[in-house]
Amino acid sequence: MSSTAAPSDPDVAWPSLATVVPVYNEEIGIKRSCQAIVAVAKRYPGRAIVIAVDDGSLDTSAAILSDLQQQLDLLQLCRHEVNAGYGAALRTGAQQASALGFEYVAFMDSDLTNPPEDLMKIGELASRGHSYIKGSRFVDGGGMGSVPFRRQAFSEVGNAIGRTLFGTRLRDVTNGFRAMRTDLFLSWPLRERGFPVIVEELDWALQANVEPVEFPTILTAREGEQRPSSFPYRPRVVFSYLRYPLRAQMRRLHRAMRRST
Ligand SMILES: Nc1nc2c(ncn2[C@@H]2O[C@H](COP(=O)(O)OP(=O)(O)OP(=O)(O)O)[C@@H](O)[C@H]2O)c(=O)[nH]1
Ligand SMILES: [Mg+2]
Repeated sequence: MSSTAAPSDPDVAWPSLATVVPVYNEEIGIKRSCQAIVAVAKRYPGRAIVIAVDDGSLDTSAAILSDLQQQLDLLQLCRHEVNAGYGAALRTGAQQASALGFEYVAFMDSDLTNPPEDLMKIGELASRGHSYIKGSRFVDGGGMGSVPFRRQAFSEVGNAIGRTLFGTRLRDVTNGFRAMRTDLFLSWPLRERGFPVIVEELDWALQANVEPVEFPTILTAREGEQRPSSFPYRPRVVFSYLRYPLRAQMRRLHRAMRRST
């Protein structure tokens, strides 16, 4: 699809979209990031809002967000007093989106490593009725801009394993930039509090035969002055990610065995 998606019929509004932005210790870049995301939300041809969820940040992120909310009318805030994790923050944001009547919820990082303009690609796919919309680094037009080679290789290998075990045509199973119908997301009993919620959620979607659709997106790296990445490259985290595609594979094997007996 084109990178400058536009509404096919200017009189028909796209589905309403709340963009949830999880924030943890992002005082360096959060202002610029929220301004850029809100600027796209303002141009979105439908009802749009940005919900920043400060997850018990220990720096001045919460204060910066409060100031910013005075200036940006499309910015809403949620706050966890104590850090509860990326997955928990997404659920808080989605509940707020649902309470405000938003049909779709998009999840986007707060460090400007996802291009805000791509929210338009999401809106266009939502307007065509897709209910689960995933950003993809591994389709034409997608990629990893300035991401260090080691991390690129890690993502490529992880995705090759993930998509094989899940048995999906989806190219990018671990990308955190994504959107879905709000009611669908809230219907899944997600337990993961951290980043593995991305694959836990995909597992529920695939089990429910929700066909994901991908849009090309370019992931970039954090800028030097921002805090370092909080993604923990530890065996326990890798296993938390692998658990869901492994379960999906087991289910497929069981089904195949039942059919053959
Ligand atoms: N709510 C919440 N958000 C978090 C937490 N840790 C990280 N985040 C947010 O999740 C997003 C992704 O975290 P990053 O630290 O950028 O991890 P990453 O994207 O894997 O790594 P980079 O490539 O360095 O950007 C950012 O918006 C963070 O602010 C957390 O404990 N709670
Ligand atoms: Mg990031």
